Amino acid sequence: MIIDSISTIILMNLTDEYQRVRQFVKESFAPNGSWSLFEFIIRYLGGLVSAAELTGDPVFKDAATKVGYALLPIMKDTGGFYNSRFSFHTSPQGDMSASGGRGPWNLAEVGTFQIEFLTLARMTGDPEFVKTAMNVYQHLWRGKGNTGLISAGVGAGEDSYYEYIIKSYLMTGGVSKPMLKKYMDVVRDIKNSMVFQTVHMNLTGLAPGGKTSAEPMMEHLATFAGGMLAVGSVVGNDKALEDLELADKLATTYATVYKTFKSGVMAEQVRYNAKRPQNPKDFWVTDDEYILRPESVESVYLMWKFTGLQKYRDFAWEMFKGINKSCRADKGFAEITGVDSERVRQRNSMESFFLAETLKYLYLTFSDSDLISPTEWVFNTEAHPVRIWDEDTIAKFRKLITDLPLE
Ligand code: DMJ
Repeated sequence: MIIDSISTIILMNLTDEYQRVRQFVKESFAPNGSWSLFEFIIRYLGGLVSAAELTGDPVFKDAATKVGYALLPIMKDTGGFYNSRFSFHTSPQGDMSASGGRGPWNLAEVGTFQIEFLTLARMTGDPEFVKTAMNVYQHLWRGKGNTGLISAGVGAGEDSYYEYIIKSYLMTGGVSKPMLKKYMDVVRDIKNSMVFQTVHMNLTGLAPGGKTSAEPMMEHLATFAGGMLAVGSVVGNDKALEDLELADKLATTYATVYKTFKSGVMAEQVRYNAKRPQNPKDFWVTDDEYILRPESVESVYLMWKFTGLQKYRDFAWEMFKGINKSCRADKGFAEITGVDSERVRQRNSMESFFLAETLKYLYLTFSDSDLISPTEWVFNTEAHPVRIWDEDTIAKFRKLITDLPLE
């Protein structure tokens, strides 16, 4: 919770909390035990590199590089295709090491350390971080031709692999044509197989088999897609306008679902009516919880950022009111069940991504627009902002990020 909150604390200018966090990292940061490597990377490493980027403070830079160098051997040994669980060790002297190996992996895991490692490469000048990050693309893309989508959907176990392709392109300065090409292939495949419309309200969504399914299901996790399309609507993408229009429709769906459910928030899973006019409902709950996830407000924030249209601020405000009404607890916010009922039930649990992501994206939606400009920053999947590479770094690692297989 402490490490995952740092970048939010910095952006919100919470000076007392910042001093306490800094002291904690300087004096007490000593992780030990068994972890999900994916979560460790996006929350711990992501939180630390971002704090280093935002402040330039050596306390954070040292911690980030120590953690990065502790993880590097596992990532090199496995080629980035690591097993989910691993062990991290901090000695009494403060030395850090990690152990883990090959084993079952999923797409989101192996495709979601590139932003963090590319940042470490810029901070340390060490090409091993770039090589290791790109090795996953080398293997996943070789022999795939122009196939973009390599999973049924873009939800659990899949999501951030897709998110990181376009973000890796942007944070390395927009010079890697293969990365942009692969992202555009992904979006083309998504449009061809996943987009659906509801029968009454004409809401647009993305789901596995969405094009043909009568009742497609969209996970809350998959609602990052609107934001990804906004971020990807860049120069060089000749479908940028079309992508932005799809992103607009998706963000509108997310906000509509939030508003329609009695709690004011979206369920973990929602099923939609794409082909049955006799059913009066356009959507209904199939997994009755909201665990304070950020993806929908993230998409709305990014649409605000990329278009400047007031309607996205209005969406965000309504979504915030729903979260505040149903999830606010005495000393924090709570996950809930009963999303479409008059009385929600709160659980005694709050994930750190609520502070790292949900509140940060909401805060940034209503902040001055020069805070975290997309021409300078990219968010990792846990909403920790990191800097786009400078010219020297681009020149130094150019070959490693452009020499990627597309056939
Ligand atoms: C976060 O840890 C990250 O956004 C991740 O990419 C997906 N899961 C949670 C939020 O839902």
